[in-house]
Formats: sequence, C-alpha cells, structure tokens
Amino acid sequence: MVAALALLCRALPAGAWDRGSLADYHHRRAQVIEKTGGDGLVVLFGYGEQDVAASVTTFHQNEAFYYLTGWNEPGAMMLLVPTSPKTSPVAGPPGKLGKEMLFIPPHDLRQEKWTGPKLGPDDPDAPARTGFELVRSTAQFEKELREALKAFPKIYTELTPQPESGEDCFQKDATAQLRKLAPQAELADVRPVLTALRAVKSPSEIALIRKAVDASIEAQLAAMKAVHPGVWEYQVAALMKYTFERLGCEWPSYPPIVGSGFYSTVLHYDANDHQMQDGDVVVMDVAGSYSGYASDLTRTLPVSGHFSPRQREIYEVVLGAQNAVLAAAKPGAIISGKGSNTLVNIARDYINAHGKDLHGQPLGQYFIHGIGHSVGLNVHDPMPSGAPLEPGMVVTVEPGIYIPEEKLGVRIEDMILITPDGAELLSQRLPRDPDAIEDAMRSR
Ligand SMILES: [Mn+2]
Repeated sequence: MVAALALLCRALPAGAWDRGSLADYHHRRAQVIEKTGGDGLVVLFGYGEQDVAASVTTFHQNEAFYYLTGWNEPGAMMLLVPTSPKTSPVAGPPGKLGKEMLFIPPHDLRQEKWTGPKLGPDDPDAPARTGFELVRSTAQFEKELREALKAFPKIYTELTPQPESGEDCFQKDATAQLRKLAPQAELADVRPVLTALRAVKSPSEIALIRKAVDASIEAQLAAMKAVHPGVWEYQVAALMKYTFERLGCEWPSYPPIVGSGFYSTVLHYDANDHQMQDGDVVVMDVAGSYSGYASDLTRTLPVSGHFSPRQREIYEVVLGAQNAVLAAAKPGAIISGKGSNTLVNIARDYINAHGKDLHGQPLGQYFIHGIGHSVGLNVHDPMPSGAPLEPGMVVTVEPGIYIPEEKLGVRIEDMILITPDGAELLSQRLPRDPDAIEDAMRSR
C-alpha cells in the first residue's frame, strides 16, 4: 500500500493546479464567438472574494469564467470582441474572434503582503501568463466596453445563474452592473452556448478528470480497509478527504456522504456523525476535485466485512442494473427524458424485474433518483437536457435502492467516458463486485 501511494505521489504532484495549455482556453473563446454567431460582444465577470465567502473557504472561480479563461484569481473580467467587416475595432470576415481582453485588479502592494505576490495588468509577463494578448486594469473595463459597443450594441453574458454552483446573487449583480454600464445594449444569454460546449470534454479536461477519479479511487480503497464496527462515519470521511487531498486534489467535489445503517437510505446525509454497527451497510459517496475538475464515486460496504444474504441480494440487483446501463451507454443513448429506452428506464426496469421488498412488491419504487449526470468543473456539470450522449461526455452511472424499513441503502456510482463506440469505465480499478469488495476489506 505504501509503495502504491509512493508511486501515485510521483504521478500526481501534490498541490499543483494544472491549467494545461493556455491555447485551449483561447480555442474555447473562439468557439463561443462562433457559436453565438459573432453578432455581439461576450462579457463575463469572475467571482470576487466576497462571492465565495473567501474569509471562510478557499477561493474558487466562477466556472463559466474559468472555462473560458483558466484565470483563477478574484476580481477579473473578460471582454471578447468579434471581427467585423467594418474596420473598427478588428477588421475581418464576421463571426470570428477579433480581440480578447482580460481585466485584472492593479497591484495593491499593501494587500500583497497578505495574499502574496499577484500578477498586475502592467507586468510585462501578463500576456504570457494569462494567454490573453491584451491584459488591462479592471479600472479600464468601462472605457474598453464603451469603445467595443460602438461596433456591437449586443452583449452575450450570463443571464441565468449557475444553480449547481450554489450561486445566489452573483449573476444578478453582474447583470445589473452591465446594464448600468451599457444601458442601450441588448443583453443575450451566453449560457446555452457554454452548456453545449462544456458538455463535451477536451482531451486536457479528460486528463484532469482521470486524475480526480484516480485519487478518489485511492480514497475509496483506503475506506474499504478502515470500515469496521465501532468506527465513526466522520472518521472514514476524514480518511477519504486526507487520501485524495494528499494525492493533489484541492477539495471534495461535494460534501462527503458516509451513511451507515438507516442513514444509508438518506440521499444527502452529510452529518456523518453515527457510529457504524456490526450488521449494517455503509454508503460512501465521497470524491475529490483535481485542478478544478470534479469526480463522483460511491461504494456500499458491509460494516462487518461480509454482506448478509439479504444485503448481497439487494446489492446484486443494483449491480445488475448498473451493468445493464453500462452496456447501453454509447453515443446516441439518452440519460433521461421522453421515450422508453432511456438509461434511467433501463435501470428501473432491471430493478423492477429483480427482487422484492418485505411485502412482495417490486423494488423500482426504492430507486428514487436519476441514473446519472454530467461531471466536469462542477460535479453536476451543465448539459443540454434530454441531449443524446456524445463521444467526450463524462457522466456518472449510479443506480440505487433505498429501503428505510430494512435500514438498507445501496448505491454504486461510477464514472464513464463516452467513446465513439461505447463507454470507458473510468473507475474500472475500484471493486464493484461484492466478492471483490469483501476481499478488499479482508486485506485490512
Ligand atoms: Mn452523482
């Protein structure tokens, strides 16, 4: 185990935030201009310290802003100007990216004693470090916006909040600020374009997701060795966070859920404050993010190290449903929505056809959530609803059965990458089979 960790440490430099190639972000900006038709400016605001309560938590960037800039410091803005047949500001065939500007706060040397050295807009290496040819002070944003509006009286910006990011007031405030600066401009929502782009991952994004998954697999394996009667749920959650963070993840992708006994049936239980009892199962929905990219994995273990016959029966129904969905996951398949052959229906049909509750009723009624979701910069990444799967999409497959009457909840959650002819199980290395799970627990 120690040797395996040492190997992984070499493969995953701890604490390194990997932005990959800055050309990738430039390419995305060019795509946004093309997909919006190039008939307007694109303006996005990054989060400020106050938007993420930076006094109590680590700063994390507005995901839409990060997706297009790779810029991870507070208080920044982005302005994209398309080319225009007119000479101003950038001549060229319409619909292409003409000018791209990043605005960052000017140096505040007194504050930098607290925050450490920051990049300033006038630093000679600002373009090289940001990938923007034009880096300006935030104080110049208004002037540059007014200039650009002369050629394009339309602005694409975020008009809908990002609910998956826990956003509350940020988007409203940003829109109000823009309306004040450009009262004559027509505002259009850039979110549908960003949602479509973000749903299909680039090779560099997939590489980061693999790192998040690999570190989270190690956390799940460590938990398999640590679970036994008398251990507290929070102790397992702490071990899992420790494990993926020491492998370079910066934070949990969502509040860790470690629920045993009755709490294995509570979907968003995150108090993790019960002691595990012999004879119960424990659901561990815990995973970390690597360089901003999330992962999402769940395993269900018998606390004693051995599934009871009833626990194994229910576990195998969930596993069978997951295998049925994995076999059906390929380009063109639909996660949920209209039509009978969606992935969620495949799972529900399987569950209904196998096993019964204590009253002789089918088990489908105990599968009470969706079968999967997109994963990327957010653990519930935006994805056009009802859209068919495409190569490059990364989604979870997570059937579950929750029977409170039996204090028995089972969820098995893995992540897949859609490939041209099927799907790759990214979390292949993490045991799913009940015998393999018991083996992994026995080697503790
Ligand atoms: Mn999930």
